[in-house]
Amino acid sequence: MPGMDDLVRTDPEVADAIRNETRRQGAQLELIASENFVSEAVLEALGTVFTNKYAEGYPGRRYYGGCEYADVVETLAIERLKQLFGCDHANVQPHSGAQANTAVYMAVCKPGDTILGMNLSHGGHLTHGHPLNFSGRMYNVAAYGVRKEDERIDYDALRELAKQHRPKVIVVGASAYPRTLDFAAVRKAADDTGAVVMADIAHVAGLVAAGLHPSPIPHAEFVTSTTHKTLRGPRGGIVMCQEKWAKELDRLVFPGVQGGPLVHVIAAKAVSFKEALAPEFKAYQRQIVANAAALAATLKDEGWRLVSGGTDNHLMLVDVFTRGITGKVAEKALDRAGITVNKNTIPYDTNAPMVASGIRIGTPALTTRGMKEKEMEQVGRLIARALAGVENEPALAEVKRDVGRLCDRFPLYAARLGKYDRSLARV
Ligand code: DSN
Repeated sequence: MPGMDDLVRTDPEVADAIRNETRRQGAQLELIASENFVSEAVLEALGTVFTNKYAEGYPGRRYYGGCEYADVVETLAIERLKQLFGCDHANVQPHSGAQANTAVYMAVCKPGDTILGMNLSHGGHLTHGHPLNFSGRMYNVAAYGVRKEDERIDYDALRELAKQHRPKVIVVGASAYPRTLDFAAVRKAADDTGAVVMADIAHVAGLVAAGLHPSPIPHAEFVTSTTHKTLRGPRGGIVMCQEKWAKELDRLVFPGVQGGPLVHVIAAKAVSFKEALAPEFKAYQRQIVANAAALAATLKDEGWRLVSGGTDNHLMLVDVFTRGITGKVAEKALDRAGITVNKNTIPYDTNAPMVASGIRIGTPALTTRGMKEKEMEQVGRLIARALAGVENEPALAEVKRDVGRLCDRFPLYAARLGKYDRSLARV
């Protein structure tokens, strides 16, 4: 484990913030659906001298000398990723999911071409064509969404929109959709209209790798993801594609969209892919899904409406506005009770995005801490208690005490925190 001594000496303010953040992560119930806690091995790989290295190009074809060890880690990351998802070709250089999606759009589209993606307020993502994002500014966007009746994706409407707009790319994937995605239905719509499919599996990548969610690989020319959500790797992006697109994709990631890759992050990606190939990872993903089901059942039992009635995956959306609370107020009250979630619009929301009618809750991070169904029931009751008194500060403080007791039973980064504390104590 890297020490903090040098950092404490050089920059006590930053050291203190890192120590406090480490403590915060351990002392709160982290339920943001897109967050997770990486292993010590991943953290160790991230904080290495690979951050010093320029390695523009690809393994064996670099623009600078001295890349032999950068080649080792990038090749390991690529080969492990290919094994994990069974894809033809993998690029592990995107700095983020947004960069990964940018490279795919640029490989397939010219500015002004049409893309068809899921409406952000129905659970999509900014980079799937939101007007404020580059995707909505550079391309002509058509958007599909969920049906009002059951809040599930309307694949018939998607097919009709594809026929009407003839998009170059159909994007399937979401950041707030609690149900299984039907990649085969999207493939059919693309085949009928001559489009390319990009599946953005950032949220469900871990479930896909573990075989708990259908894989998009047989149905999509391109599959993009982040590495830091259910996949439990470092913050970053990846793209997988069919062989016929491999050269074009690599050209678009570098030099098309990015310069030098972040080799220290690629090293950490390689470590996390090795972890994801181990049998324990499947058990972890199964537990994420079981935990989400248990938490959803408790919240429903407490009288809260869940969008689409429940969850198939790692997340759920709670429609708090049906009980007179906005997502913004709910997020803030839960925060005061030591429970971290994010406000989220729900389909056909009548509130503005910064207010929102819902909160999004996910189980990947707490599952990493070792919590199981029994603890999820406790978490559900704690959430319900906090939401029952969003302005009742003594009640929120009491929930926070119980949150602290639960967190203490599942220590996080304890050795790391101890080391930081000892380092800071010497200043
Ligand atoms: N911001 C991410 C999420 O929370 O889902 C998506 O990029």
